[in-house]
Formats: sequence, C-alpha cells, structure tokens
Amino acid sequence: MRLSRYFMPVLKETPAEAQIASHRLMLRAGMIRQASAGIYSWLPLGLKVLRRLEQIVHEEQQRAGHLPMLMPTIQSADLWKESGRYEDYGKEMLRITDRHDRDMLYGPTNEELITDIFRRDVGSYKQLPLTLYHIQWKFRDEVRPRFGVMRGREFLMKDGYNFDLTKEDAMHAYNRHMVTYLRTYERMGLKAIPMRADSGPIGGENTHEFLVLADTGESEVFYDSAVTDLSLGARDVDYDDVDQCRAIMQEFTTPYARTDETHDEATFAEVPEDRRKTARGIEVGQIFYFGTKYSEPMGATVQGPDGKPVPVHMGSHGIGVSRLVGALIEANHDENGIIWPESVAPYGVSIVNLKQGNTDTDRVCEELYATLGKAGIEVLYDDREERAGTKFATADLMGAPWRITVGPRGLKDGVVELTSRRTGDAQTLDPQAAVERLKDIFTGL
Ligand code: 5CA
Repeated sequence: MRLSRYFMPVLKETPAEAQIASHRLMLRAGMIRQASAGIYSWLPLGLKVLRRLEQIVHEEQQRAGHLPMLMPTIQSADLWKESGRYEDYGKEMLRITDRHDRDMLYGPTNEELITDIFRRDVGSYKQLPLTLYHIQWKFRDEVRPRFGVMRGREFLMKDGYNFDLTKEDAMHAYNRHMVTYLRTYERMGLKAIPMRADSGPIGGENTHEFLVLADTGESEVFYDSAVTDLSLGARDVDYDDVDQCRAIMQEFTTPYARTDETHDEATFAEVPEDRRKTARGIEVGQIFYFGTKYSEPMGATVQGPDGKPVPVHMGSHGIGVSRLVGALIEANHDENGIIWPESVAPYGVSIVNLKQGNTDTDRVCEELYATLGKAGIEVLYDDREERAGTKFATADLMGAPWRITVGPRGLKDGVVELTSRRTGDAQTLDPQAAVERLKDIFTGL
C-alpha cells in the first residue's frame, strides 16, 4: 500500500474522550471512528488488524477440528423464551420489533440459535462429537461502554459451541478449547492466563476466563506468579488425545489464578508470599461447560447407543476478537505509538523515502516495495511529499514492527537502514540484505 493512496486519517491531537492508550492510539492512527456510543466503524487500517486476528482464530479452531459457519446477528425472541433467558437478559439485550410485530433481538450470544440448529438436524449419538463456531458481531447494551473497542456495545466475537453425548466427552471439548485458546493468544504474542471465573448469564459451574495482565484492565485478578512462566510453545498437540488435553489444562490451571468473583483469601494464602500477585487484567476470552442447561428445555436430544433419547452436553467458548485489538495495543505501545507483534501487524514493514522525487531513492523504494510484496510481506510505503520527521512519526504511530529508511546519503554507499520499532536498533545494509533479513523474520509466522 502506498500511503499517498491510503485512507489513514491520522490525528495530531490526542482525542479528549479517550482515557486509555489503546483507545487514543486507535483513534490517532485512524483505525476506528466512533459511530455512536460503544459502536465503531473500522477504517482500513483497523480492519486489517481485525482480519489478521480472525485468521489466527480460524486456523487454530480448524486445527482442532472445529467447524466454521455463520449465524445471523438478528435472532427471533421465541428461542430465548424457550430457554428462559428472554426475561433474564434484561436491558443488556437490544430488543427489536419487526413490521409484523414479531419480537426480534440483536444477538448478545448464540446458545439458543445453535441449539435450535442442532436439534433440527442431528438425531443420533453417532454424529457426535460436534463443535461449530462462527465469528460474528454481537450487541450488548452495556450500561457503561468505554475504553473504545474494549467495552463496546457492538463487538466482534468468536463463539463456538460443542455438542457431546456425555459430560466426560464435553469436558474433553472444554480442555481442547482451552488448548486452542492458549495457542491462539500465544500466536498473537500475548500472554493470556486462564483464571477460574464466574459464569454469569451463560450459566454452568465450569468456566475459565483468559486474562491479559494490564493496569487498565477492568477485572481485578489474583494469581501465583508461577502461572506467568507457563507457555505452550511449539509442542505438538493431538486434539483427539483426551489425556494430553487434560494434562495441558491441569498444567495451566493448577497454580492459583482467579478473578475477584471467585477469589478465595484462604486458598490464596497457601501460595508462597513472594509469588502472590494482585493485578488488573483484560478478559479476552471465556470458556464454559454448562451440560444440559439449553439442550434440556429446548429438547436437543440424540438417540443414545441404547436407543433412548438423551439431552446433549454442551459448552460454549468465546474470544473477544475486537477487544483483542485494544488488548494488543495496551500490551504493545510506547509514547510514540503502536508496536505490533509481527504475527498481527497490519503492515509488517514501513518504507520511508527521505527524498521523494529523487531518482535514486524513488527507484530503490519501488524495488523494495515490489520485492517485499512478492515475498508476501505487506508494506506501507510512505511516498508522500512530507518532511522526514513527519514520515517517522507516522511510521511510529502506525506501528509496523520494521522500518526501512531510504535516503540519498545512504544510497551513495549502496545502503539503506533497517530499524526495529520495538528496540529502536538500526542496521545499515544493502537493500537485498534487508529483504533477506525480513524474509527470515516473517517466514512461518
Ligand atoms: N457465549 C459465551 C461464549 S461463546 C459468551 O458470550 N461468553 S462471554 O460473555 O464471556 O463473551 C466472550 C468474550 O467476548 C469475552 O471474554 C470478551 O472478551 C468479549 N466481550 C464480552 N463483552 C464485550 C464487550 N462489551 N465489548 C467487547 N468485547 C466483549
């Protein structure tokens, strides 16, 4: 992308309405614009990040055999009346009446709709296990939408639903989801800690929230610092291996880690004092096992091996995809702007041409732009007639992890400068070597 042809409306002033860094930076870098309270338009740069996150979510879900689909945003209230949640959900649900006076709603979550799909078309235990998921916009009429996309009213969620014959099978689905989530967040360069939580309006006893530690997080959390040393890394996981998934779940949930809703002082006191931590966290996902809470009232049964109908055991599993954009920026920024991890960066590389219109700098920039593009590395080429200072400031704000600076002085010696956004370290090298270096960095992400 050439910056001269892009739509990235950068704000010079810090927007007064934004209280936290991610909200400020998303507005300043022209990623989002508020449409109304808690509702945002995603401009090209913001959408690019959202799509990168969706891609990682899809890959990790499908690696575990979960099937993508797409349900609508607008649902019929009838299903919610069947499950009993129509009244329970209260004012957080946006209720709509259509021209025939039918009660509709903008879905805050999809347990009812997916259970309806299941009961219509699945009849036998032989069709289990089954996990379906989608990535779709949700609406929750939050009392206090704030912090930009962090607590929106309209937000993008990955929500997945497992259907199993027994509680044991459904617990495998729970553990399997935990592993897929750990891997998803790690690929995004985030440390998200599974913490025992409260199930709220979704229901069920078994639930974990995934929290990214950040001072601006809305949840208060208590944990054993040993949990922050854990990582899934590159280990091979067989998602059908019940024991392996359970072992990973146990490894990550044995150290004390709870949100304030489930925090227990007496148990916490057993953690060695130097490892006892209190902090704040951003909830970027939650997994639930709720058994037959929806299948029973809605009649989602299958014929079991003995020929008798049994209600299926279910769970649901959510990732806050749009919230993650904010969480990633909270975890990766400095006073000049965003510092994207390579795996989620909207553009991997910024090219800054220090002397636009100079035959040599223009030629080398064009060559770099073409070669990097061919290698599958997305580049934002700052080809505007602007001062170097302005170009550097834009590159820092937008946050590409790498910058190539091309100036007439360097080119006299045949070199350009490759700079890391995160460390500020700069190397001078010839353009071809810079391309090779970047190929190494971006291959296999
Ligand atoms: N049906 C279940 C799992 S699919 C469910 O709705 N779970 S949830 O309520 O925990 O939401 C899943 C994730 O969506 C949360 O962990 C959070 O990351 C994100 N989320 C929830 N509310 C908001 C909101 N108002 N703004 C942005 N993200 C949100």
